Amino acid sequence: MLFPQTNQCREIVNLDGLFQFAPNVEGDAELNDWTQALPKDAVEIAVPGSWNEQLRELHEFHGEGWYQRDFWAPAGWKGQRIRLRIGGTAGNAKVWVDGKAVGGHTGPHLPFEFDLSEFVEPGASHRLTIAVDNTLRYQSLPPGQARREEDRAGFGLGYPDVPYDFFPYGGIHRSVLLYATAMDSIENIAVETDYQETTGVVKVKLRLNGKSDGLSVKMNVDDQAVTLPVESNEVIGELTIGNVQLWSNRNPFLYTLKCELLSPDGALLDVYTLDIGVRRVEVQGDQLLLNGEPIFLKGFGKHEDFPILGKAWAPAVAVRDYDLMSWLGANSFRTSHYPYAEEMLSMADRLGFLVISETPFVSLSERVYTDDFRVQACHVIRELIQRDCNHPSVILWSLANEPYIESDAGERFFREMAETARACDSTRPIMYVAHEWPEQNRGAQHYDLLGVNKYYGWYHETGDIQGSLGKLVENLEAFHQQVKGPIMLAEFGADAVAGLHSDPPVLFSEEYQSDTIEAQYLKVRELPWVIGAHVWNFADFKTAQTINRVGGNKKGVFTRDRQPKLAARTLKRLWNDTDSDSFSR
Ligand code: GCB
Repeated sequence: MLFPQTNQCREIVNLDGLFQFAPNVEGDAELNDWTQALPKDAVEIAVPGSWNEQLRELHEFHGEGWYQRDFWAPAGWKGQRIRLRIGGTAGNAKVWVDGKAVGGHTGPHLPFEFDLSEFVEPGASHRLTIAVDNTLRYQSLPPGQARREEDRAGFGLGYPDVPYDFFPYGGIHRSVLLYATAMDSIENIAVETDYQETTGVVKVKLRLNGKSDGLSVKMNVDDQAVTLPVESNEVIGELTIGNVQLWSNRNPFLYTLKCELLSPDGALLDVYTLDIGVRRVEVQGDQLLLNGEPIFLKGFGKHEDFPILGKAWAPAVAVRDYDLMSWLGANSFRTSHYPYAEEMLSMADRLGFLVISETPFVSLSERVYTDDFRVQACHVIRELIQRDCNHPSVILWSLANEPYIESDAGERFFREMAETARACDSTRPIMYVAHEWPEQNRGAQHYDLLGVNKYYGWYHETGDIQGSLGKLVENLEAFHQQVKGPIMLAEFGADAVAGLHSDPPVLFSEEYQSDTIEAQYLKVRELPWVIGAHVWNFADFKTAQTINRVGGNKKGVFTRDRQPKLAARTLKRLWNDTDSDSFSR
């Protein structure tokens, strides 16, 4: 599924803005024909947006929210293929047009689309209804409830009851777009790039919609073109680029791949252009290599989180976040703990950030390692890789955050997730992010590298920054022995309440956070098999209410509204001066 674009063959109508909204508290929305009209007390709500902070009474609503709006399909779309595309919701979704069921999607954060050609009459008005269900269920991925004996995830016992440390916002979090193409059109493009000496190689797999005879596809990059006959709904082409400029964080050079679908008489039926980068990522021994050079990842674990907007895609916030990360000299971030908006990845392609793209599988424990969950999980991995594989900025897939894997079933679950990811994409290394000790990480052997989250000086060796360093190294070494490959310190840090100062540094002060980050960063830089250190977190963020979170998680180097704490200036110094080598941006 391609990100919608407007060009001479494609047109978009953006349906973002204010929708009518009603929470399905009684669970009888369909019985009461909400698919036709929402009840009279429906209110207005913004899309993209989370519902929890727009309206005070919805703060603790974690259920099925119903959205509705009317739209016009342009008269000029007669004879076109019309699609509805929803960039991502906070859970399962169902869609109706004029009361007729169009389809649904399982799982949060990833885009889905439907062919509405049969449902929509160009030049007429229609009613769109979308139900988004973020009920916190024990069976969803990630599971939404924590309070069970066998759960060991550390973030239970809060309100709402989630086994992870971020607020379970509900809503339509990405754009809702209607778009039209010719009936014969390009449905998907998957690109793999590599290079031999100075020649770039671009392999293109294109999927088509429609079945007219005699069609052809023209692919073009950097003045090289191939034209191929359409013999099935898949067309595979290969192009080369002479004197190739490689993509990297230092030189994010993008080429434009143009794919055209042509009728038998050569008329243009559809066209799609894609920014691509030629680069190679591999794990060799204890190193992570980008274009053959060892790279050290310095940056952050982040969240999609902002006051009032919740988890909504918000371009202004994204611009600010990249501005701040560039200011500090970060070269990378992880989309912890779920797939972020695609626009964020396109920005990373252009700006030169290295991205670890993560699935939504956070805090998995033994209870999910069943056949059903495995099938679901592998499906989500396929959807994620299909969405993100064309981004040169995405250098690694992280398939889970902090799972406990002790049983044979758990090991099999993680092996099959790894096999699925490799079958979808052989060009990127895979990892997951572990915690505790290697005994709880029986899946590690199936991955190319391992991320490890460590809060020595905070949850352990509390208050003792110097004492934390030995334990940190000991723990990372144990993982290194286990995987016999590179390790990344995927999270480390400490909470700091902005404005709280203390000399000597004590817990929760800006000084304590800053000193912890500096001491631990410099320590792990001495370990040749550590390929990166991401500070947790880029910014403070909202969590469930628990007695160990004061107004959310305060491990941000920036406040929730993106003002720097002391640690920000420390990192700027560390990453721009002390550690300013070829890894810097
Ligand atoms: C972790 C989790 C992250 C939490 C963090 C913390 O290990 O991966 O989601 O927010 O610790 O601050 O406790």
